[in-house]
This record gives sequence, structure tokens and C-alpha cells, in this order.
Amino acid sequence: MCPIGLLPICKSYKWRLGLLDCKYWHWECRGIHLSKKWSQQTETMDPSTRQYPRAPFATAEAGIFCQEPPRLGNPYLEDVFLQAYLKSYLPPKVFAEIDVDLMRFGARLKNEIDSLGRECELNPPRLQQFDAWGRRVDHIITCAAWKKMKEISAEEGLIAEAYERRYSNWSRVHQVAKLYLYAPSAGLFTCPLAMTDGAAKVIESLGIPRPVREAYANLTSRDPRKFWTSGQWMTERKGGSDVANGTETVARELPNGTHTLHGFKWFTSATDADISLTLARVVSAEGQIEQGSKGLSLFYLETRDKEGKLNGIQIQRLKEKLGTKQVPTAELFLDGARAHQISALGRGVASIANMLTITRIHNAISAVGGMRRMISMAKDYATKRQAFGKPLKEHPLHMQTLARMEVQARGAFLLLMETSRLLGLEDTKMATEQDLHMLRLLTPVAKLYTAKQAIAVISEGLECFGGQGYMEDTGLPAALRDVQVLSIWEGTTNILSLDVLRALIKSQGKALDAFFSSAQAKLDAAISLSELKPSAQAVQSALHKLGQFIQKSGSKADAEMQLAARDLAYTLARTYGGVLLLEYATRPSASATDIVTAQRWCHQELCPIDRGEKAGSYNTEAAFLDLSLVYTGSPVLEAKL
Ligand code: UCC
Repeated sequence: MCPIGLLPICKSYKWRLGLLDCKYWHWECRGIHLSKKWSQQTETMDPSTRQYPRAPFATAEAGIFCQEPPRLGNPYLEDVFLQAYLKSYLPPKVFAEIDVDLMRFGARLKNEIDSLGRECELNPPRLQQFDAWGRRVDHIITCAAWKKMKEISAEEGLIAEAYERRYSNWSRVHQVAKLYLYAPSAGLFTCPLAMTDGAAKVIESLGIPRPVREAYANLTSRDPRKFWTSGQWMTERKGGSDVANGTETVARELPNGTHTLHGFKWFTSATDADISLTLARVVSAEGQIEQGSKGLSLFYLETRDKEGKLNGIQIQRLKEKLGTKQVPTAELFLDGARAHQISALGRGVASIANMLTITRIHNAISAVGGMRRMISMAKDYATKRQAFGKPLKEHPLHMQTLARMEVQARGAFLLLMETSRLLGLEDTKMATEQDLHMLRLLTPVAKLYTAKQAIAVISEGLECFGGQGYMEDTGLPAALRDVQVLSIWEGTTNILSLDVLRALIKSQGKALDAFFSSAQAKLDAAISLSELKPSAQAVQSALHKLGQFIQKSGSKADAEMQLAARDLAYTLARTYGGVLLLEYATRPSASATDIVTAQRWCHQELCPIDRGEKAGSYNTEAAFLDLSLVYTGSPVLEAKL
């Protein structure tokens, strides 16, 4: 149906005119040669009605042209890059089964799930704090489509797949591929799924202890009646980045060994979840608590009791966010919530780190899935939209823009899939020491880099629709509002850059050794192919410069290394993205466009850390200059420095 209700009119005109072709209508709309063309055509009477057609704009109606909108196809069948990746990397028998599942799931996304996702956007959750009689109920009201997403997630095994392990280490890749297709249609149900996956991973890594055995079974269930989702409550009023110093919530032990939690959680996502993992400081028998990271322990709690009453929790309010409006996000007052301590005392951050790994990979899934969907819609639109006398796809500048987006999306996709492949090996205890170092390193790299790429690509994508990309009722702007969160939650770009540094330092150089040797092994084949040799050499040169920077880093102060952290993380992302694209382009079934993709990726600046180092961006003087650049001329703020 035409969005402004013109389609019936257009159709009736076309029918009455019979002879009109597209070109003619466009000339009309642009007002060129209108009178000549119109007079030629209007000489023809429609024999069936014995009427002459009306001239466009002859009545109060708004003309006759109506743009055909972009359409979503089966996202799996349209994603040749995903199909080729799975076919090339998965064992043939596994691929054959996964291929069938994804084809079916793709059709379900197109025919059923995508419109549910839109409904979630249009019917955001609300909070009912009191019932008609003044009783506090704190009921989060979500729409039917959001509830249906929970059922679909169970039926499709969106969490279960990764824990049943029917394809051994490849189960994770299967799950990630499915989530990647699902994310842009999910109405943000990917948010609770990310935390559910994270909670299942934490519980599994703790050996599925008794108080959470049932929860684990429910989190990983395929039965919609049993399936539970989890929250992850880390952020308090003092902050979501510096969790170690920002957490004020305390845990008081009860005689039976359980605890009650008392505190205020400032940002809890998908607050309608069945359970949550959260951090708190245990109050000792002497009434003392320990500050800092060592004072934090990890707790498990169920949000409601069997009657549906909240477990010592008050919902203060739902947050008013830029995007992700589909997700109920709340401030919570914990007033004696009953909880089980599931980590060793003081090991809260280290224990929830497993959850962070999973949610950060989910973040990358949403980023890459979002890019792919936007490109796919823009591609379709470019075949339908005419401008200056021809479809957009025949305008080379437009295609150059789309091709650049495509290169970014492909590099990001391979970073995501490589991280997922490594996670699959870790899940099934098949990972080597090198794999584990690479997983630890690539997780924050992929999270921070794909989030930034997605914001850029999706913003560019809106432009591909011109003004329509800015119109809420097309559904397109929501993608931009939603993607902005990906560089913020689960750790901002700077926090993740510092996490990259943490991973490098904690491994005492082993993570970097793994990085270099894995990169070199993957580059070998590309070096021997003439079309790829210059690109492979560009990556090798970037790796060499990175190595030189690392060698010098031993003599650098912590502050200097922190200043370099972001450029370092970007260097890791760009060089390894290049490595993966080059490896992909050397597989026997590689296409010509795989080669071009690798070449183009490698044309960008691969080693920002080298440029920054040469420009002296990381020393104390540069830090002082940064500060004065930001604050000079601001007397009030200068006085505070
Ligand atoms: O909750 C949020 C919103 C939920 C919505 C989720 C939806 C996701 C959907 C995605 C798809 C749609 S937002 C919460 C945002 N907050 C964060 O992500 C936290 C950001 N801050 C950090 O990451 C910090 O770096 C901290 C909190 C980890 C720093 O804590 P500490 O305690 O100061 O750090 P330490 O002392 O360096 O680390 C403590 C221990 C160490 O282990 P040990 O003690 O054995 O040496 C570290 O190695 O924790 C370990 N550790 C890690 N291990 C720290 N980070 C990691 C890590 N990433 N991986 C493994």
C-alpha cells in the first residue's frame, strides 16, 4: 500500500492510460516536457471507459507518482557472503543441515518476525506502578509482539543451540549466524538474549551449581513455557564503566546462607527478565564492607516469586532513551532482594567477565547484522528508485558509496565470525592456548570496532534513501537510533580500548604473540597470489610497525599507553580485518569480488598507532595539549583545572 494513500489512484491512472511507461511518468514528475508529453498521451481515449485520463495534479490529489518501497527478502538467501562463508568453513555435513535451518529461518524472518519487530518499536513498554486501589505493583507492560519474540527465541533455539552442542564447536557459529540474521528484525529482543546467553555461560563456567541448576535448564530451554531470560545489573548511579568503584549495593547474609541485596541499580536492561546476575559487596560479620574490585561478589536472583510478586525490588521508573525504546530499561531499588552468591568472595568482576565476553560478542552480532540489513535494503532500493533519468544503481557514485559500505560490512562480518569460531572452540574445550588468547583479545576489538562501523554504515545507509531515510514511518530511522547504543553499552569505545590493553598486559605478551603468529599464518597464502600480494604486504608492513610500537611500549608510562589504547585497538581491528579478508580471498572458491574486497579494505589506513606515535600523540606534552585545546578560553572551567 502506498504510504500516502496514492497507490489506488496511481493504479487507476495507469489502467486508464494503459500505455504509460516509467520514463514518461518521471518526466512528468520532474516537470520536464510535461505539456508536450501529456498532450501526446491524452489524445488516447480508454476504450473500456470511453474517457480521457485526467491530467496529473488536476484535482486536489497529490499527483500520480508513488515510489515503490524497498522490500525485505529472505535475509539468508540474499546474503551471499554469509552463505559462502558457512559453506567454506563448516564441515560439509554440518553446513548441509545448518543451510536448511537458516533458509527456513530466513523465510520466517521475512514472513513473520520482521513485522513483529516493527510492532515492538511502535508499542514500547510502559510501567504501571500502582493498581486501581493504590497498591504498588510495578508492573512492566510489554506488547504482545515482545512476548511472542520470547517464544520464538525458545522455539528457534537462539540460546539453546550454543549449549546443546549438536554440531560440537560449530554450534556457536550456527547460533551466531542465526542471531545475526535475527537481530535487525528482533525488535531489540536481542538485548535480553545477549544477557541470557551471558548468564548461561557464567553458570556453566561455574559448574552449574545447585541453586542455579533449574535456571540454567530454563535459560537454555527450547520450550517457550519454560524459557527464561536474564538481566545483567552492573550499572549504579556512580557509573557503569568504573564498576569496581561505582558499586554501592551491599549483600547481607541470612542464616540459611542466602543474601538480601540493598542498593540502587541505575540502568537495568530488559527488566522484565526472569532472573538477573548482579554485583554487590558482602557485609562481613563485623558489619564491614570492602571497597574496590576485591570487595565485589557475583549474585544470582529471581526477579519475581511464584505468584509473580517482585522479589524485594521496586521499579523506580523506565528510562527515556534515544533508541532501543522497545526494551524496558529501568532504575531499580533493591530493598532486600533475596539472592544467591555464585562467585567466590571478591571475585565478582572476574566471574561476570564471562558474561561480558558473551554480551560483547552479541553487540558485534547486532552491529554486523544491522549493517547487512541496511545495505540489503539500500541495494534493493537502488534498483527501484529513479533519479536523473535512471535507477540509482546506474549512478556510479551511488554504487561507490554502497560498495564502500559493503567492504566495511564484510570485514566486520569476518571479525565477528572468527571471534565466534574461537568461542565455539572454548565452549567445547577444544581451544588451544593461542585460541584462548585470541578470543580474549578479539572480543573487545570486535565489539568496539564493529559498533563504530555500524553507526557510520547505518547513517550512510539512511542517506541512500534520501529524505525517506529520515521519515519515521519508513521504519528506517529507528535503525540509526538503535545502533547508537552499540558503542555505549557493554563498555564504551574507550573502556573497551583499555580492556584490549588489559588483555595484552595480563597475558604478559602471549596475546600479542598469538596475534602475530595467527596473522602471519593466515597471510602466507595471500603473499603468493599476485593480485593479493600488494595488499598482503600492506598488512605485513602495518604488523611490522605495530611490532615496533609494542617493543618500545616497555619503556612507556601507563598514562602513555592509555593514551595510545584507542589507536592500538583500531590497528588490531584493521590489520586483523585485512588478514581475515585476505585469507577469505585465497580460498579455492573465492570470487573476483572477494579479491577486490580484500584489496579495498587494505587501502585504508591500517596502522593508526604508527601515525599517532610519529605525531607524538601519546606523550605527556600531547596530553597537556589535548587538555588545553579542549578548555582554553573557557574561564570557568580553566579555573577548575
Ligand atoms: O549492563 C549493561 C546494559 C545491559 C544491556 C546488555 C545488552 C547487550 C546487548 C547487546 C546486543 C544487542 S551495560 C554495563 C556496561 N558496563 C560494562 O560493560 C563494564 C565496563 N567496565 C569494564 O569493562 C571495566 O573494565 C571493568 C568493570 C571490568 C573493570 O573492573 P576492575 O575490577 O577495575 O578491573 P580489573 O581489576 O582489571 O579486573 C578484575 C578481574 C581481573 O581478573 P584477575 O583478578 O583474575 O586478575 C581481570 O583480568 O576481572 C578480569 N577481567 C576480565 N576478564 C576484567 N575484564 C575482563 C574481561 N573483559 N575478560 C576477562
